[in-house]
Formats: sequence, structure tokens, C-alpha cells
Amino acid sequence: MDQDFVEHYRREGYAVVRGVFGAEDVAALRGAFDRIHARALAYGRSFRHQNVFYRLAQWCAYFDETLARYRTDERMRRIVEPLIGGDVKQIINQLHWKTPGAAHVEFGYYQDVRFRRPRSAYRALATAYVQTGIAVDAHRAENGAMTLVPGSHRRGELDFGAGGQVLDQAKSAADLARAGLDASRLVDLVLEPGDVALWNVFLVHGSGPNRTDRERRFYLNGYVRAADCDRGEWAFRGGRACALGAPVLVHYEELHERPEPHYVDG
Ligand SMILES: O=C(O)CCC(=O)C(=O)O
Repeated sequence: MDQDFVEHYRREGYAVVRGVFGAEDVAALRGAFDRIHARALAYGRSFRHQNVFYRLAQWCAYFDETLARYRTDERMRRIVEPLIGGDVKQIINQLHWKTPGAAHVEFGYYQDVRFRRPRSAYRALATAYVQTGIAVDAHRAENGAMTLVPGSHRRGELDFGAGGQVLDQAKSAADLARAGLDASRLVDLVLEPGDVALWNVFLVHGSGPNRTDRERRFYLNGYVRAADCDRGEWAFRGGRACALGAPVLVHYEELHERPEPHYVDG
């Protein structure tokens, strides 16, 4: 794999590795997205079973073999290892849909660091953590591609209004201006199916609604150097893929007190 993406990632805070996955892989992932979507519709409300959470469809890799396979795919290891090494845990496993007509599914500008909690569980976030996304469909501005500010990761943690909501919020140039960022520098993350995007935990980004009649699906996996994180599922150990077993603490604080499946209000 061409290593140019490493340099681009360090300089700009993001990179795209083109054509990592082929048509067969993309078809397998589309099938997985369809299966999870059907289950989510059947639940009809937010639903949790241990780390599996149906709102943003989190951690479906525990039960879906296809999603499990790609979270530790050798091609993902080769992208992640030059950045954070061969002993890697995972703290994000998430499916994002922007279905045609779901005009409210959008993300206001923010930095992922905001959700890396509790902070005490993470060390050296800027260099220890990398978020990745596999494009399952083509991503364009019109169908809700991510928009980002290149180089903004160098600004550290910025103030986007502490505690404010991110999901279902429109991208706002005023938010960027308040954080001292220049909206004219924004870049759309244009992806083809099978491309892998990666971005830094401090990179400022958001994404708009899908205004087209085409799907926009994105398979997100967030990895962290194991030595710098007290949470997460092992993904690679000594450069070898690790399967998921009994769930460990990631974000769901009541994992051990309330492990049974249940609907979640709100
Ligand atoms: O799916 C999207 O467009 C947003 C992704 C994103 O902002 C994230 O997961 O950090």
C-alpha cells in the first residue's frame, strides 16, 4: 500500500486511501447495512444489548460476521499500523446511514475528541487515536459527504459550545468563525465506494443532509494505541487480528450492571 497517506494525515489531519476495498467487499458491506437497517426498523425505538446500540447502530460487529471481518481486515491493519502501531484497541464501531430523504441526518461542526470520554481513560489522544471510515457508497456534497477544515487538528481542542448537540444539527459557518476557523478553507470529503478515509481526533468536521435519491453509507471504526487507552476491544495484537468475545467496557457505563437487552428512551 502506498504510504503517502501517512504524510498527508499528519500534515492535514485527514487522508483518503483510494480503492482499498473492491466491488465484492462493498457488496458484502451493503448487505450488512441492509440487515442491520431491517433489525433497527423492527425494534422501532432505540434499543441496547450490552455494547450493541441501535441509534447510530453501534457495535453490530458483535453479531454480524461481515462487519466483524472488516473491522480487523488486513487492509485496515495496514492503514492503521503506520500511525499507531501493531497493538491496537477499538473504541468506535458504527454504521452511519444517510438514506435518501432523511434530510435531518446531519452533523454540526465538531471534533471527535469531544466524545472520547471519560478523558481519564485516554492518553496522548492526538497521536494515539485514529478514526476511519469505509465508504460503502459514493460520498458527494449533495448526499452528505463529510466536510472538514484541513490542518485544524493542529489547533487542539476548540470550543464549539460545550455540551451542545452534534447529531441532527446543521453545519454552521458561525460555529467555525467562533472557533477562529476560516470557512473558505472547507473541503468536501469526496469518496468512492471502497475508499477509506481517516481523520485525527482534533480535526474539525461536520456533514450535511442527503439531498439526493442515492444512499450514503459509511462504516466507521475508531482505533487507539492499546497502551494509551484503558477502554476498548482489542482489534490487533502484535499485528494480528483479534476476534470479539464477551464485551468489555467501551462507552456503555452500565455494561456489567445492566447487560440485558432493553429499549432506551429519548
Ligand atoms: O457520517 C458522517 O458524515 C459523520 C461522521 C462523523 O462526523 C464522525 O463519525 O466523526
